[in-house]
Amino acid sequence: MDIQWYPGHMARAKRLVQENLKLVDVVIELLDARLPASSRNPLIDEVTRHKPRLVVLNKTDLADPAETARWLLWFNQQGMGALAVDAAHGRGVREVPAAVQRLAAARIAALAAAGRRPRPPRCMVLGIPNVGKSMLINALAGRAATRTANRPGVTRGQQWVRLARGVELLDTPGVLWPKFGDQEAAMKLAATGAIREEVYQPEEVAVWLAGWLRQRHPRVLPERYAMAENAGEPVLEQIAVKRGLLGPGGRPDVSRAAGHLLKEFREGKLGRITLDPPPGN
Ligand SMILES: Nc1nc2c(ncn2[C@@H]2O[C@H](COP(=O)(O)OP(=O)(O)OP(=O)(O)O)[C@@H](O)[C@H]2O)c(=O)[nH]1
Ligand SMILES: [Mg+2]
Repeated sequence: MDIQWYPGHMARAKRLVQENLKLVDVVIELLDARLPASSRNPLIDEVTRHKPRLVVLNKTDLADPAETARWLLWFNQQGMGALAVDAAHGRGVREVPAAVQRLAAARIAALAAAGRRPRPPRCMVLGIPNVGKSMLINALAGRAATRTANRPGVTRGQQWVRLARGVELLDTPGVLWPKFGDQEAAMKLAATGAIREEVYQPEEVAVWLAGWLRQRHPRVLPERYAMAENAGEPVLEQIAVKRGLLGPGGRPDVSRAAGHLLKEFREGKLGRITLDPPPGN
């Protein structure tokens, strides 16, 4: 669905990430808490290979807290450290440096055992577009953080940010592509705004979202738009009528209704809703 990612772009993105990975001890895999499965890069395991990984679920202010808790447990069961944050409001962000330090400890100790000079644990943020990478880096860096100067030979022109517990964070995130080959994942990504508007049909995505909500959370649409749970009329037409989005001749404007539904969903006006159910549910 996301035509920004041509095979050439994907190869280049992967190469860039792998270059930067050489510089760090721990990878922070940033995911959208509403889409912990669909917002993962399909090659993430291959790309990060032997590096310890900290999964950070972002935008938890928009996700179902009970499902976020179950997702955290699941990632832990897969042997990954996992934290939930809301980078927009700075919630949970303080736990990140300590978690990175814990995950890096074995590598740092191995370096010391090999007689190498001790150095701070280093990490980088990796994630698909729009998942909140810049916001997390800014929230982590905060005011107290110092952006360290370039250190030739070590940083190759990259900027590092010093965090709590001596942890260093690469100032530039790694960007990888989402799971756009899978149609349901693509719909979910589009519904949350992870895919650029030009690339999909808002009406198609809104119809998909309305259908999904009717199935999984049957009371959400009727409550928000004061409409019948099983009315025969298509959802977008009902929303158009309820919100007074009318076109020529007073006909429901389903195109504007689609935009309205997607906007309200993304802003959390329909409630805190997780689109990817935790495994085993
Ligand atoms: N509600 C909410 N919105 C968030 C959160 N984190 C980021 N956002 C919003 O998500 C959008 C994308 O955030 P960015 O930090 O720019 O994401 P990014 O991953 O750097 O995006 P690219 O640079 O395009 O790859 C912005 O509109 C942010 O305001 C969060 O925790 N909660
Ligand atoms: Mg960014």
